[in-house]
Amino acid sequence: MKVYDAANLRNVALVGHSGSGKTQLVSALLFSAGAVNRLGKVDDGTTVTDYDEEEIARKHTLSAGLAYAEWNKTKINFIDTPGMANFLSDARAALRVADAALVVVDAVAGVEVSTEKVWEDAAELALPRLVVLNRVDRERASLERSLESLRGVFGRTVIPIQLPIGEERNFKGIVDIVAMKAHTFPADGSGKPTEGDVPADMSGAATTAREALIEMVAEADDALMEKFFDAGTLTQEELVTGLKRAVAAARVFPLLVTSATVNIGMQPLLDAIVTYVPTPAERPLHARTAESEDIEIPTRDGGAVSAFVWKTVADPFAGRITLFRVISGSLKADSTVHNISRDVQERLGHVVLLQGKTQTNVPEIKAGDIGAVAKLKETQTSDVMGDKGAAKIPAIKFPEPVLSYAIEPKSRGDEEKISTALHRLQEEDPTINYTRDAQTKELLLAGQGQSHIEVTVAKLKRRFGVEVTLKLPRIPYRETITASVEAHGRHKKQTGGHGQFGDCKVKFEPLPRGADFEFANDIFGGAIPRQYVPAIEKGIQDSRMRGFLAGYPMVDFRATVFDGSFHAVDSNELSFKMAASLAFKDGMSRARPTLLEPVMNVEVYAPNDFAGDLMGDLNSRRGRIGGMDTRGPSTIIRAKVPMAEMLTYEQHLTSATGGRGSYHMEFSHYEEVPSHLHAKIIAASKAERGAEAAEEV
Ligand SMILES: Nc1nc2c(ncn2[C@@H]2O[C@H](COP(=O)(O)OP(=O)(O)O)[C@@H](O)[C@H]2O)c(=O)[nH]1
Ligand SMILES: [Mg+2]
Repeated sequence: MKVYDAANLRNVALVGHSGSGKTQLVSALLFSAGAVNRLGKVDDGTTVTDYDEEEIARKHTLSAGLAYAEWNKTKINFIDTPGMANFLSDARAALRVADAALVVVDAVAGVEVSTEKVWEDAAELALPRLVVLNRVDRERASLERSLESLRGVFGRTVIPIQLPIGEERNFKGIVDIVAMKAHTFPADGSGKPTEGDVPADMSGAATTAREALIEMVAEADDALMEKFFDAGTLTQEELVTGLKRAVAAARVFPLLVTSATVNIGMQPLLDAIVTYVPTPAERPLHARTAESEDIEIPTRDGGAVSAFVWKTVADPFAGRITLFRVISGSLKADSTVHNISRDVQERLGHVVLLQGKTQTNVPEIKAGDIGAVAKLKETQTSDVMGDKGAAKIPAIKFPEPVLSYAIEPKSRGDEEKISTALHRLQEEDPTINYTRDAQTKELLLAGQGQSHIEVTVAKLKRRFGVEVTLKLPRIPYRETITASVEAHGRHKKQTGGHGQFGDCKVKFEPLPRGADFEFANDIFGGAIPRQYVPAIEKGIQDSRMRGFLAGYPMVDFRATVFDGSFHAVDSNELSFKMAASLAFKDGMSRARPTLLEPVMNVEVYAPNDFAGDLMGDLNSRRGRIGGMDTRGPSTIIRAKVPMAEMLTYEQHLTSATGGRGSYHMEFSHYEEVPSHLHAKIIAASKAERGAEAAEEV
């Protein structure tokens, strides 16, 4: 295996909505470039990048996969990424180390919810984008309608550099409108094109498209614009170099057409990647700091070693696999590098290239290239490995978990194994989290949504051999008060010798949403000696965490102790803690306590026909519609909906839209639960906690 310099490398991330054909496309590109000797199929579970058992079983990409091919003496690294809303974090990570995105779009559906999300992420990094209109062989596929949808959302700078020859079942090739050549492909999927002239019946359309392209390229560059005005057109040379510059500057987004299953359009796409995607040396990577500042990270051939870790795979057999992109210098096998993020030394054994799961040892990986290393001890995603003094690189921003489920081991005694396995999975997937509920002692697994949690549980079983039962999702309700009261708690006990005595008066007042809890001491004249005040605070803290109505933490209020009394002999800290919890009970019974629930920001995407029904459904889920936009063939609905009403939304949306709708949600804020729902929540909580309490006995 050769070692490649930056000038002979291209790094592309395939991103886009689930089902647009990214994984199939990587498969066809690898096959057509001769990197693999058979055309792997998603439907048979034989693709290079969906090699994980869970991905094969579900026929969906769940995490980023790396592959490479050599084309025109250039090594192209492909990062295949997931497109489902719950799993987009790996697409974000891939975009951080790519020099361009191939935004794959289904020629039937046009722009979908994830298309827009990945486009925004790419735009934030000023990343060049090639749009690949795939599945052109399908019934109802249309360049015209797809282009309308794309331009409606992303602007008119999305412009074809190819036209399809034939559409739907008759799709058989492409016209390259830069070179004005036709490439026709055999119908048997073998993929070898014949080059020829533009078919006579397409020459008008090709000329018009070429003129539009020339004008767009001229518009992106002042010097070219002048030439264009003088000559009325651009030379071939000016068109190619101008387009290349405009693509690199993310000012023009060329569109290509393919069919990944019929294996049409791969060679022209490979050519376009080599021609239009900047080399790592030509364009710095971009990243946003925590303060949202845009910084540039240039790739340098020589000099100090530095490599950015963009992904970690938790493999129970091979151990931890760390995927990195070299930023400068070169990472050598059998060497020691410093992890500057953690200030530890790491010993590198084999350094490998990844063709899906297949590892190939190489002596070194140079600046601009992407590779992997196994069994590092401490290194995690977003770390920088390199010589001391190598620049830190902003961490990849992963979304916070939004939904949590209680999980229970199937066999008792597996608790330890589950924690270990979840810890490993969390290294691979920073968008999950697990905690133990302070009150019920249940293990809570949080993630991006139902399918994400289910996949995590499946991984626990397949990879780590631990089985858990997924209980109902847990809504993290809170309690609060709505009235100010003064309360009194007195704890007195006489048992033979020393008695117990504590007595305090506490004022409870509501605070604004999000204020959590405040404690204040307003004792004058020594009614309670100062040393007992922390015990009072502790008593109220403990009580509020246990809640009052339904056992949920009580938030957004202030407790002020303002009076009380003590006994010179019998008073102690425990007595005041008891008195405080009595005061809490007394206060809460009169402070008109209520329940709070989390409300989510929800975005739903679906074909226009479904918009009315979906809005009605969101209304019936107590949702407040915030807005609705039409984007070509699809509608986007924004709403705020209580989390409790969204737990079954995934299934509903899939069945209501025949799988054509998708949604995204994240936590927004807490809000009061309408009073008619209180009784049900309180009863459910009592039942659950009652059962727990009985079990503990
Ligand atoms: N007809 C047709 N089907 C395709 C094409 N590309 C992919 N598919 C199918 O579409 C489905 C989703 O493809 P996949 O590559 O997994 O999409 P991804 O989610 O974007 O990775 C699979 O059943 C593929 O066989 C194509 O060009 N034409
Ligand atoms: Mg895929």
